[in-house]
Amino acid sequence: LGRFDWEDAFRLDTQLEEDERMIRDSARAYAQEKLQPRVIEAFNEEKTDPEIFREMGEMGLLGVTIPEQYGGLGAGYVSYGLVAREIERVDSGYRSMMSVQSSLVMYPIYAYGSEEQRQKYLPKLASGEWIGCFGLTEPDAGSDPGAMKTRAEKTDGGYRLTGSKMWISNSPIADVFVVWAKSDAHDGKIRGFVLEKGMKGLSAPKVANKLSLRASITGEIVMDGVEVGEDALLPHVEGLKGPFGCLNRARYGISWGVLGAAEFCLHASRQYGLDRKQFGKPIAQTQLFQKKLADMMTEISLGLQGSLQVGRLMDRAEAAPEMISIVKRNNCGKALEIARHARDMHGGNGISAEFQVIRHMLNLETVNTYEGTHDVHALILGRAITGLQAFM
Ligand code: TGC
Ligand code: FAD
Repeated sequence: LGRFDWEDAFRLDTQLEEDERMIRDSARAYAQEKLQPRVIEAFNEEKTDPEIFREMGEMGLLGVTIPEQYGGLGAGYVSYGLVAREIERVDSGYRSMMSVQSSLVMYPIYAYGSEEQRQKYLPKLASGEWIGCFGLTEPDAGSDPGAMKTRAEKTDGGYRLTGSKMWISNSPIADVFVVWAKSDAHDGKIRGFVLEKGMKGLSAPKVANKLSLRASITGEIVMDGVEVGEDALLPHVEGLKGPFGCLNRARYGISWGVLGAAEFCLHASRQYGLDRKQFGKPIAQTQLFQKKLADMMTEISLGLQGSLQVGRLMDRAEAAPEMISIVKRNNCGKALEIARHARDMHGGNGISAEFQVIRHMLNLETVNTYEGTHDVHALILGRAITGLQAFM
């Protein structure tokens, strides 16, 4: 009979390739040595350190799946997922910084950009010298991005962009802005544009007073007649499938990431339960406490297997978006529930920043909402099951 390890119930470790384990271990070492010591202050003070992009770049954690000739690591989607899990074990905000740069900025430039755009942007984004952001959501178009108002009008040498984007990760400190707009010159179809900091009419004010994801800066993108050349257009994609192609990758990464946060909560709750005595015995020796730990471990273990399978299919270009909706939705929902239980299991200490579980809980509220809310993914799946679309 096999040995059981509660920290790796289904032996994920043995299902990984050697290079995947190496990437995971180096991401874990970086996250624990460099990110963990500064996260409590960063969250409390609502401070984002741009130096983190440079550090991640040096470690090869930006653009894990982008080919090496453009500065990426040229690794697969399972490796990317493992990196997200290690970073989010520390904080969902740090994983957000990494996944926006990798999946939402580098990926569209790589997949939809010209060779000149790839050469110009990808190496500097991979090294973290440049910070990127992705503007899809607008004040009146969140779950329904097809309702966006941002417009690109044709000019002599290019385009003029007007509109505003809301809730954009990294935007106040970004050098590179991938934005989506309806283009007059393309029958009103959605097209992607790459804008740069300092362009006339472009600004990115910070969204203040977030009580979630406080270590990751969020802002608006305001485009007040920003004039760009023809070379700012991403030439190789048209329509909503452009931004969705990026979201598929980011959502998949999130499905791994949130389980890192959930694992932190499981480990912290277990240790707390072993150390804390009430009624003359460790609280970990009570039935209710053990049931909660068992539920946490079960959901994490099942979730990891689902993400691993989707990652393997992505590496073979066989994954369907609905598969990604299953793991994004379920893993986010379960991680949030696990964090809420962890908060409760820590008693009064559970609300203290020092014990960290409430920070994960607050962060996961955002992660459950962005990249398609829990309910929007239910509707994507409901449409696949019934053939009927229930959005409108
Ligand atoms: P629908 O009619 O379903 O599709 C329109 C076109 O898009 C194609 N498509 C996809 N292509 C690739 N991958 C996918 N997942 C795709 N989903 C749809 C589709 O084939 C179609 O193509 P075509 O050629 O026929 O035109 O579109 P809809 O308008 O009915 O959309 C419905 C819905 C709800 C599924 C969609 O709008 C949705 O997913 N809403 C959620 C919005 C969202 O996720 N926003 C995320 C913003 S970015 C963000 O949150 C970053 S946070 C990052 C961080 O900090 O980590
Ligand atoms: P809404 O769409 O208004 O949804 C509100 C509620 O209504 C939700 O519960 C939703 O599930 C429900 N709902 C909506 N439509 C339906 C329906 N048809 N049927 C049933 N229920 C429905 N966006 C970017 O483009 N780039 C970023 O970098 C980015 N970063 C973000 C960072 C943070 C911290 C946050 C909070 C958000 C970020 N977002 C980003 C935006 C995010 O993707 C949106 O918030 C999300 O898609 C939901 O849109 P909304 O906030 O407008 O909510």
